[in-house]
Amino acid sequence: MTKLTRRGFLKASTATAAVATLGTLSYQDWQKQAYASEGEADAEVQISSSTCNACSNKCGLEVFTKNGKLWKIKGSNIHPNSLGTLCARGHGFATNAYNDARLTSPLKKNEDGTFSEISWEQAYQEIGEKVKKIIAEDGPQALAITQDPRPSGKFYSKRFMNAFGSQNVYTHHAACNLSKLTAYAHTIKKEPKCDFNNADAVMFIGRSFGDGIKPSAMKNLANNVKRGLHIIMVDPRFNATAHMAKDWLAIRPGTDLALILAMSNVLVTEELYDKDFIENYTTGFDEFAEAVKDYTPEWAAEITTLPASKIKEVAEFMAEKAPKAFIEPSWRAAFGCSYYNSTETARATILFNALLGCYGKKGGMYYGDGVKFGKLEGPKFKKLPEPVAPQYGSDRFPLTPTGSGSSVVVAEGIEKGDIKGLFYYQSNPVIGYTNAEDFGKRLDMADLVVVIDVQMSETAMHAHYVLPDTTYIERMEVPSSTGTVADVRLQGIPKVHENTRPVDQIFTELAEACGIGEYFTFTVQDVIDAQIAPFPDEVKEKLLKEGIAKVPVENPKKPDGDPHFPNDDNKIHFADDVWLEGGLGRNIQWIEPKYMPNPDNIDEFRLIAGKQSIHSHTMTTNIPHLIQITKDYDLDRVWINTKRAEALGIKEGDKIEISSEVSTTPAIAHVTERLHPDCIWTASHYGTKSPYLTEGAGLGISSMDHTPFHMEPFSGSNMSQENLVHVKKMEA
Ligand SMILES: Nc1nc2c(c(=O)[nH]1)N[C@H]1C(S)=C(S)[C@@H](COP(=O)(O)OP(=O)(O)OC[C@H]3O[C@@H](n4cnc5c(=O)[nH]c(N)nc54)[C@H](O)[C@@H]3O)O[C@H]1N2
Ligand SMILES: Nc1nc2c(c(=O)[nH]1)N[C@H]1C(S)=C(S)[C@@H](COP(=O)(O)OP(=O)(O)OC[C@H]3O[C@@H](n4cnc5c(=O)[nH]c(N)nc54)[C@H](O)[C@@H]3O)O[C@H]1N2
Ligand code: SF4
Ligand SMILES: [Mo]
Repeated sequence: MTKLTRRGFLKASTATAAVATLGTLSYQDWQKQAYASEGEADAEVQISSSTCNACSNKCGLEVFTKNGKLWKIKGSNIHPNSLGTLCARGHGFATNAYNDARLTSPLKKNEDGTFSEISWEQAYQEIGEKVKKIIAEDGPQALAITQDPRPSGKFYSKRFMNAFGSQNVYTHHAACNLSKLTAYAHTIKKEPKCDFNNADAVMFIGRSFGDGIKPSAMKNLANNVKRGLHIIMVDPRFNATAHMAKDWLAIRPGTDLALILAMSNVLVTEELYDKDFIENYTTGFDEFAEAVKDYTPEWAAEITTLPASKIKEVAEFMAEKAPKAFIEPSWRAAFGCSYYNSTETARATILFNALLGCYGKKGGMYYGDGVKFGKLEGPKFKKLPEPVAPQYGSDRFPLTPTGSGSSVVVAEGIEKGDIKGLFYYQSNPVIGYTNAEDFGKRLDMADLVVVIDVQMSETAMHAHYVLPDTTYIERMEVPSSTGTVADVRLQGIPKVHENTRPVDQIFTELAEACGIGEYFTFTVQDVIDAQIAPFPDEVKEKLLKEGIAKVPVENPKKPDGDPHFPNDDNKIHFADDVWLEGGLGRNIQWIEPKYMPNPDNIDEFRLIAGKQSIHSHTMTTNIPHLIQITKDYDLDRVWINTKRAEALGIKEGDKIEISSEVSTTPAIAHVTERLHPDCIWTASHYGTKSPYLTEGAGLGISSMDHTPFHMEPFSGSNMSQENLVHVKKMEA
């Protein structure tokens, strides 16, 4: 039995280190270096299809192989998210199949904290026994699974947990956009699409297409800017999309709610709102008008540090361009999950867009039907049992959509003794969802932690068992869809490591070992067949052969004047008692962030974060070529505003110390005018804490390093930017 110690693993990765010292490689060089060994240059090229697994966009792609080895990948021309182009991390992440840090065998944690390789049979048998014991003692509600939705991962994880009778299925959303999802759920149910191609003005609040990339969206935005689309960028940082904007509103972080309330105040007091829309498609407007009457631009100026005249100007400009104007629904930073006021901020954006009357209008926002898959019925798909209890945490966060749940409240459940057994699929909560030490400590209290991953993530370090998945390019998956396009991940290359197993096989075998095998008597192909059954034959054929196909959709809605809200009464609710259940007001109101740095204390800041175009969350931390770009361009430096840096005696490239109530971390400073003085900024992708992921070791800080373990009381989001840090220069 091989004992996997930290040193052993470090030794194994010297080959990767050699690649890293070569400096930045062109894409052509990567291909040669990673896969096309000598004599293969003229080998026959095979092409298959997949969807990228490096972020939730799941861009369609073609996989080119020679002699069963990956040669290159190319964006699908028909997939709406790629439209022919993939981003750098998509290319980089495809190489993960060959990464030296791949898990190649099931692992079991030893008493001394090291891991030993064990057989799949032993892993299944021991996990099965522990699961059965937990169920016998505490019921299936003491089990939980968290996954970052991927086609097979989402399907198998959910069915696995539901087959026990447990509804404890969670996503990454508590660290992404749970506050926003909660706000939509109780105003209009779901997020609409944006009609960028016909819009005249778009306000982005904490969203940067150039950093948090979706290739087709970025190209489309650039074309629309050429056409004359006016962008207003609200971001404490001059981000990688800001150069396309006419206005950069460098807001004090955590105060976007004040800006939106004040813009609403301008539209209401100056009667610039869409009266027909308000009359026909909303309820509670009078209460809303009353609620925002004191939130003047002057009031907001104090809080946001933006000039009152500018707030008034942009509000009037948006109203002038309405209904071809909207606040883009955004994603993580400003109101996805970051602050105590994030749910209320998201709610305010939805209501502001209602004032513009943009829903259902050309150049505004609209709803459209997507692909409808067939049901899983018949003898192969046994009906799942009734759940024994509600989702854990749903009583505490009654407004939170249970399709996401709060994966952070689960960690609290371990500490309380409510949750005993945890499974994680393609999910790295220990460094990504809240404070690493705090989350890890809680995981260590559980009876059973099983992590299914492709590398030794920070979460895997806290597992009792680690199960090695294949990478996406080595497996076939159940279907998924984007808009009216369906896709099926096809297997592009044979398994690189014989003892890894694809997600469907792992869950099917785990289910058998845990006594719920009767619910998994089907193959991935059976799921695909059942789900694509309603499609016309030529679409089915194309999907199975090419992996991606357009599916005829009965009523793909277009902006036709009616908003077609997905809720029951086709109206937006400006005021609603439903919010009282979750601890918010019936009416919208200003809510302070939990922490607010005092700008008079020159060393006090808020730590905020954002994506960098070449990395995905924590998962690209060990991709040598992407990490090399970080090193070459010092992308792991922490941004600090020039004036504040000067006051602290900090210069570009200086070593700094960042400390907070939860930790102290060293970093290197990037001194810049392009950041609000009250905050420091880091890219979200560094500060790895797994000794097995050596490529990114020692680079930067994690965006969660200084955020305490806490939750927004209204949605269970992780409040990832509620923190207070102190910065000082370190002696060289
Ligand atoms: N390259 C890359 N792209 C990705 C991903 C990735 O990991 N890497 N992940 C995908 C996922 S899952 C997501 S959720 C999206 C996230 O996409 P975005 O929501 O665009 O995410 P961020 O880059 O985290 O934040 C956007 C901007 O918000 C700013 N910001 C921070 N705090 C505040 C604030 O208080 N107010 C305002 N107004 N702005 C603030 C940051 O400076 C940053 O420039 O990206 C997706 N695309
Ligand atoms: N530090 C930090 N925290 C963050 C973010 C960040 O950028 N940095 N972003 C926030 C946001 S917006 C989101 S959406 C969440 C995302 O949070 P997660 O969904 O947890 O994303 P990652 O942190 O990238 O972790 C994904 C894990 O999946 C593994 N993995 C990759 N491919 C496969 C595969 O094929 N099979 C299996 N089984 N595992 C695989 C990776 O090795 C990694 O350990 O994190 C949030 N928290
Ligand atoms: S945006 Fe980039 S990382 Fe995300 S799925 Fe597309 S190619 Fe992959
Ligand atoms: Mo996200």
